[in-house]
Amino acid sequence: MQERLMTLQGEAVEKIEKAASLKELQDIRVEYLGKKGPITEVLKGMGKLPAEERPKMGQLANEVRDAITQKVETKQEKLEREALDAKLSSETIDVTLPGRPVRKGNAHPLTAVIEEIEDLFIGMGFSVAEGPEVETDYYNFEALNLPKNHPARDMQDSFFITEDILLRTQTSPVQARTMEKHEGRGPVKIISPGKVYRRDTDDATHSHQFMQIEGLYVDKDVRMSDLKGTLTLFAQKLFGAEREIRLRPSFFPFTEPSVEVDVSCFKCNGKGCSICKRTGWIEILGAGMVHPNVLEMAGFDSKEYTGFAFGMGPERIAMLKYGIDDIRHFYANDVRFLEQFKRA
Ligand code: 2NL
Repeated sequence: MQERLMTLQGEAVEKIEKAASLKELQDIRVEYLGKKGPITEVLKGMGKLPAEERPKMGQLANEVRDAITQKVETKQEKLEREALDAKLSSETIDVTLPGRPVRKGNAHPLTAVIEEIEDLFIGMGFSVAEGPEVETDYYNFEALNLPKNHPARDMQDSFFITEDILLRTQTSPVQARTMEKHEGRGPVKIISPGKVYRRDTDDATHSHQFMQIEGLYVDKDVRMSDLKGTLTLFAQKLFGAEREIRLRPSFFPFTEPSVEVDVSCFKCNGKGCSICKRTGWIEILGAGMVHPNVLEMAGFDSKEYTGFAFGMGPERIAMLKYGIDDIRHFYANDVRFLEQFKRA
């Protein structure tokens, strides 16, 4: 039995030394030391030995088992180290290689102009307000002094969902809702950028869906001069410090008096060119003093509070600023158009 154990040890050690992979090594370990292996068998057969030989044989069997175990472990460490070395040398990277360029996008020109306008008004103390694009007839029309059957509703042909619900035709409903929330106490000083919809046929200057930015400032003692000062600063920041503005009388149902606002032509400086159609002036927005009816409907006392409001189309502003000739470019998603507006 002693001889058999020594042969087993010799065989096992030889196989372990030849093992070329961890898998092979694992198989050898199971073959010799497993539950069905020869060492276990020897240990099981101890009962048949004379009592005085058992301790010596038991000790020898244990020594052989420990020697094989030791050998397997040493070999395992060696194989693992070799595998790691091979992996490391195969995965070396050249840190001096130049990086691959990351494709960088840019803001949509309309987004860029809207954000520029937002920043400008935030700088003057306005907050940005938002509201639903699916609106009620009340907030879109009635609260803005446009009762049912008022002829001025024709200027804003709409997409109705029911008798009473429609896609908003302007962002004024956001202002009306915000005023209501203030429960008759000023100041309310907001701009409301967002999508609006009109039942229009698309062409170079019309789109059935477009953007609008409205502004509203309601407080005690707000005057037409505040409107003019605010919009002058706006025009100068957007079109250049030398710009002047001009107010022409106009009509909106929600303001009284109402004005159209022109900016002196940034191309010819007012001398007259093709951009300003030889007038020296370019129309950029509509504005006015908030109609007392609009203030009252939103819960403000119109004897105590006054306000100014304005509305503009960022597409028109962006078209002027960047010389874009067709509003449909904004919505065609052609990267050849969009990539021209990468900011430095
Ligand atoms: C234009 C004209 C305008 C307003 C919008 C407004 C809102 C409230 C009260 C009074 Cl809640 N007015 N908004 C006022 C004047 C003109 O838009 O031509 N937009 C493109």
